[in-house]
Amino acid sequence: MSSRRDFFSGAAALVGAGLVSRAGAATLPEAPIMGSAATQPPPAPPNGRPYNPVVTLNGWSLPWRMKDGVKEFHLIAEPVVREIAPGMKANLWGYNGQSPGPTIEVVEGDRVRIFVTNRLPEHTSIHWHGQRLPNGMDGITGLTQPGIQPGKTFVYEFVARRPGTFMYHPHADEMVQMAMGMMGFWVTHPKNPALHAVDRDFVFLLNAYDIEPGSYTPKVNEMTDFNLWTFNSRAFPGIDTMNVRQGDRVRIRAGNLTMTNHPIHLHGHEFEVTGTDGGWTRPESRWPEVTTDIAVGQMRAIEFIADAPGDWPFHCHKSHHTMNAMGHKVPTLIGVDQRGVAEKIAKLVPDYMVMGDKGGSMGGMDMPIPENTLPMMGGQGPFGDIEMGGMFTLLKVRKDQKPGDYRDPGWYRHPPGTVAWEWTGEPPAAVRSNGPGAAATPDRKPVEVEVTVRKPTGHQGHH
Ligand SMILES: [Cu+2]
Repeated sequence: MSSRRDFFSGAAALVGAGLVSRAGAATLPEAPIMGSAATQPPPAPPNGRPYNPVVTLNGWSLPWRMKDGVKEFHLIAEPVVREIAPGMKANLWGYNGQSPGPTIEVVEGDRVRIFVTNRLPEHTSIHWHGQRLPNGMDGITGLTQPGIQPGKTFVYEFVARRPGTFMYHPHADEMVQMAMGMMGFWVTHPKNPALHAVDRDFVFLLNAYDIEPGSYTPKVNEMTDFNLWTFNSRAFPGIDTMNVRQGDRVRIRAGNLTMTNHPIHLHGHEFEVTGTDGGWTRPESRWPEVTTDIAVGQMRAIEFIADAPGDWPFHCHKSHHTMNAMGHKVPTLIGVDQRGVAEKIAKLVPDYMVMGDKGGSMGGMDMPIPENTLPMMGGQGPFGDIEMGGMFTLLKVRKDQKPGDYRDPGWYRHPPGTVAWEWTGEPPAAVRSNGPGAAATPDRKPVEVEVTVRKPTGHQGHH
């Protein structure tokens, strides 16, 4: 995947061509923009209190200006084009060139001043989700402030009082603006960098879009039937992998700005929920999990020791949320012989292909899809198709991944004898059921039944 290989060239873009000053007035801090969708390695804080920076999956952190002891950031709300995954782009609304906007990282006790310039066609505001702040800084259009009109800049200022995991998003025409991708991550680091320190700290938002195949703009009125379930507005195989060193203490923080809950599941390890919306959980309150549900509007931090080498899935466990845009309204056709119908349709529609009479797996066939959409599952693994998309990525644990190195190490090389293999002995004998229904299908007499079992091995009909 080029987005993964471009990891460091993307980092260069931040200080090179991708970093463009948009600040016209000398009094405004610069508003850097990001053009690349690749994960940017964490920058060390150039001034202010020290902290251990986070890594935003397929994203970046916003640089600031220090002015008289105040950290000044500049967010520009604007239309952006986001590549959801290679092969599909979307017209979204975001901040500073991307949706989601850049992650804001500050330290407990920092005084923060955020300039927000509106380049959208309608008014907006920003709510600082989870923060303790003066009521008038809460960003609720009509309640705590007038809307920021197009072309105008507003200033938010408060002290980041509580360390933890936060988000930002509008509370202005929010059904439209959130559906268009206006959101971002916020981390307030503890004053003492040794507190809650980990080796790798990944952050991203769970978000969802409804973009019809062949179109580019989300349908903003959708409430439940989304077809793109994403981490930071990227769908697998467009989501970068989380690459760590064996033995690292890893934290993953996620905030949910979709309209449903997501049971997020990690393979190969168990973790503890160490952070919630209210801050850090007490060590004596934690218990081990392999799945944690993140409800709407919630944030969770999980932590674990990455001690098991390999390529381990990390995904939402709602199976439709690990599928991409195509064919969500297709009827189930498993076991239905469509050959006759297909022949007739093929005379009218030359490209017509039978859908899924042996299940959803396409068996490696490349079928033509409409312009600007993603196949339901498009990832390629070392053993063939990875039949998942959407809210799915991999935790790649490697012995030789250097500290601070976030590059994709490639596919895991399994030690000999540690991969599931095909057993090639005698086939199993057919066994008749002794269950309660067995008497209805006596051994000798053929029985008239309406169900025909079709198996791909050629054993058609009954044994
Ligand atoms: Cu989900």
